[in-house]
Amino acid sequence: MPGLNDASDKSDDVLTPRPLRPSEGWGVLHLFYRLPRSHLDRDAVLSAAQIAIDAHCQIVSVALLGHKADLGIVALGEDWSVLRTLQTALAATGLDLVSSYLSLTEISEYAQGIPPEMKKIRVYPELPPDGKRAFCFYPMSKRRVGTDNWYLLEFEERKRLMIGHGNVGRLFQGRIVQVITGSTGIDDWEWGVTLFGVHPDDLKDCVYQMRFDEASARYAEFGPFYTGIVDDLDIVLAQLSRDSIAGNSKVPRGTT
Ligand code: 76R
Repeated sequence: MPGLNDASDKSDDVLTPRPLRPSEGWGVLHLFYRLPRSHLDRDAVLSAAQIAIDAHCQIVSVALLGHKADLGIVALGEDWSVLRTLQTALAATGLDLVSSYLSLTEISEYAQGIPPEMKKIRVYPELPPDGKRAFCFYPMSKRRVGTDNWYLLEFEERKRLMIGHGNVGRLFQGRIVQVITGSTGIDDWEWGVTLFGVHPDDLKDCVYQMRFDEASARYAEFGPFYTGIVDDLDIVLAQLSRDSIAGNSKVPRGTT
């Protein structure tokens, strides 16, 4: 075992980060970037993503709308070290990380009775879902204020509320894919909510209807929303790049 100051003795092997995996499911890292003031090296971004994909990560890329950020990258993978390497590689491209969220895929304790194939989708989702390019992400927690304390409710009552919640959610089958990831003890809120909709208004209708359901109306608190358009990374990067609009309002698909 080399001493702390024996850096010169360290072989490349010793400097390779060791894997760190959840006992079940995947790590989910949402990264929100602002474009660099200078030119964006799109090839460097593509290679950073490719390294993670080669290490069995899934990458969802999003052209965000609004002032909070430009590019959204959602990386899902078993090994937190690979997610960290992706973050490092993206930092090296000059992209400016302005917000992030770390969570884990999970099966809710109220969904233990769902069929095995549905459980598998919850823990190992295949993203992005086909045909659902309207994207939003927001973190949320269950309220712990005065008499509205989710964590002081009996399990049976929480389960009743979550069954009600699931019933509202199922009204959006075909319009919305929800990816609920747990982050208690890992990030600032208790869950990350990532929604994929067919149309932008599917996102709005789903979240609006949920607001009336007691589980949300009484017990949910929400963080900031990040909203945008899902596409292949090369297309997203082309859409975000200033040089792609000069004299060319229509960005050809597949341009890097
Ligand atoms: O896994 C399942 O499909 C079983 C039913 C179900 C559970 C257990 C379900 C269904 N959800 C569950 C758990 Mn959900 N969900 C949210 C939000 O904006 C808001 O008000 C809340 C954000 C949306 C929009 C949404 C959509 N859900 C959870 C949990 C974990 C709670 C816990 O473990 O304590 C959270 C935080 C949460 C939040 N939910 C659905 C949806 C939709 C669209 C469905 C139906 C999915 C389908 O049947 O395909």
